[in-house]
Amino acid sequence: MAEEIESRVLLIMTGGTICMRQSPNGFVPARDFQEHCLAPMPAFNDKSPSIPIEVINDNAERTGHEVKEYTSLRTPQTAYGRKVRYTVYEFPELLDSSSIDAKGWTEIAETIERNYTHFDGFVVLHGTDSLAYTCSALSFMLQNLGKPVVLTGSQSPMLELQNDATENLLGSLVVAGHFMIPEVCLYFNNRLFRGNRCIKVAASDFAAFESPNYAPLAVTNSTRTNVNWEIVRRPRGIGAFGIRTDLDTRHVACLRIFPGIQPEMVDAVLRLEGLRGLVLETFGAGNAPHGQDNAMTKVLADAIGRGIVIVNVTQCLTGSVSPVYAPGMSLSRAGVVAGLDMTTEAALTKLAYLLAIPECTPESIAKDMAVSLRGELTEISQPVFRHPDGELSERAQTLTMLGYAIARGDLQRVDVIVKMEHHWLLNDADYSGNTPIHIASTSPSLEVLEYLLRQGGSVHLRNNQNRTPLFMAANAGMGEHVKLLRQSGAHLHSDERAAAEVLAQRRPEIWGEAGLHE
Ligand code: ASN
Repeated sequence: MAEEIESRVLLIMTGGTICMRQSPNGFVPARDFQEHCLAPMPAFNDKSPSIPIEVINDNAERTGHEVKEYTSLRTPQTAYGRKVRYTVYEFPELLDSSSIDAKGWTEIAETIERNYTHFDGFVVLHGTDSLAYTCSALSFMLQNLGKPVVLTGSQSPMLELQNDATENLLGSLVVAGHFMIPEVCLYFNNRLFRGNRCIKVAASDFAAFESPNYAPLAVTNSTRTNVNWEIVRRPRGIGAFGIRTDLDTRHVACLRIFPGIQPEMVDAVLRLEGLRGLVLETFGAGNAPHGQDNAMTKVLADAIGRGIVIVNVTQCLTGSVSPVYAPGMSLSRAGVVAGLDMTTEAALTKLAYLLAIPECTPESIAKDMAVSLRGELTEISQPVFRHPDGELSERAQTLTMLGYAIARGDLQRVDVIVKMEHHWLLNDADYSGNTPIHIASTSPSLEVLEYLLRQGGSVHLRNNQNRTPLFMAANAGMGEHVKLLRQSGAHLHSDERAAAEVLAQRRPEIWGEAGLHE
C-alpha cells in the first residue's frame, strides 16, 4: 500500500501588502499571519491536529542557531492527492518591500539554507514593489538549488474582503508542495514565472507581473496547475546546495538613456566614488547616442578602462540587445557588455552578485554577464531531439526503456534515450513512483547515476513508498552511490528517518554515510 505523502513547506514572511493592516499612517505590515489570516480559512487549515515543526532560527545574539518548535497547519487534500503541511516563520522586522536591500536578501537565503533539509519547498511572502529584484538576487545567491523556492505577495491584503492574497498563496503552496521545479520562481495571478525574468508592470492590478522574454513555467486554471516542464531549469553537475550572500549593491548603479542626454552627465555617474558596475538602459536593440565627436562613446570606454563593468540592456519590454545598428556596434566596440534579453532587475542584481565574489575581476564579470547563470538570459538556442510523435503512451514506453537501460548499467543506451526526451524524462516516475534517479541509485553502474545527475535529475523526489534515492542506495548497501548522492545534495527525508534508524542497527556505517546522524 502506498503511504499517504504529506509535503512540508516553510513559509517565510518578510512583510508586504499580503500581511498588512490599516493604521493611521496607511497600510503597515502586521504580525501573526498564520494565526490571524490562515488558521481561520478552510483552504489553509484542514483542522487536523497541529504537529509541531522544527524551524532553525538565528539566535538573538546572532552567534549561532537555535531550533524552535512552531505550530503547523495543513491544507486539505489537493487535486494532486497530497496535503501540504506548513508553518509560517516571520522575520523579526516585517518590511514594506520598498525598504528591502542586500541584508534582507541575505536573511532570506540564510533562512532557506538553515532549513533546507527539513522542508520539500519554500514559499517567501514579500511585498510586490521590489519583488522582481529579490527574485533575481535570490536566483543567483542560491547555488545548486534542488527544491522549489516560490516568491509571492499580493496587491491587496489577506484580511481585505476582496483580495488576491488567498489565490496567490494557495497557488504558491501547491507549487512548492508538489512540483519539483528547482528554481527561484514568482507565482502571481495564476502564473508561475522564472523569478529572474520578471518585472512589476502594474501598481494596483492583480496582474502585477510579467515575464516578457520567457514563457511562464506554469499556469493555473480552474482544474489544475499545468507545468511547462520543457522550460524548467535544473541544476546540472555534482554539487550540494549552498548560498552566497552579501551582494554588493553599494557599488552599482543604473542609468536610463534619453534623447539629449549629455556625456558629462553619464561621466559624472561613472565617476561616483567606488562605482564598479553600471547598467545602462538603452534604446531598442541596444543603441545610445554617441555624442558630438563620439564624446559619449569615449566616456564609456574610459570608464571601462578604469575597470568599471558597463552592461547594456534595452528599455523595451521584449527583445534582446544585439549589435545590429551602428550605435550599438560602437558601444560593443567600446567594451560595453551586451546584456541580451536580461531585465534591468536581473542585470543589476547579477552585477552585485558577481562583484561580491572575492576572486572576481572586471574581465571575469564581463564574461559572466553575457552568459546564462540561472536562465536569466537567452543564449543561442540548443538543438532539441524529439520523437516524431510524442504520444503519452510512448512516454511510459520510453521511461520503461530507460529504466531497463539504467538497471543494466548501459550508459550508452541511457544517453541515447535521455537525449531524445530530455525535458520530461528525468523527473518522471513509473507506476511505483520511481524516477530514473531512484532506479540508478541501485544500478550496477555508478557512471549511469553520475550521468543522470549531471543531466539535472532531482535527488529529492520520493516514490510511492515515500523513499528517496539516497534511502534506496543505502538500503541496498551501495556505498559509492550513497557518496555520490550526498555530494549532489541528497539527504534523508524526515519521514524516512525512523525506518533508517532501524536499518542502521545492522549496517551503521552506510547509514552514517547517508547522513542519518546529521
Ligand atoms: N508597498 C507594498 C510592498 O511592496 C506593495 C505590495 O506589496 N503590493 O511591500
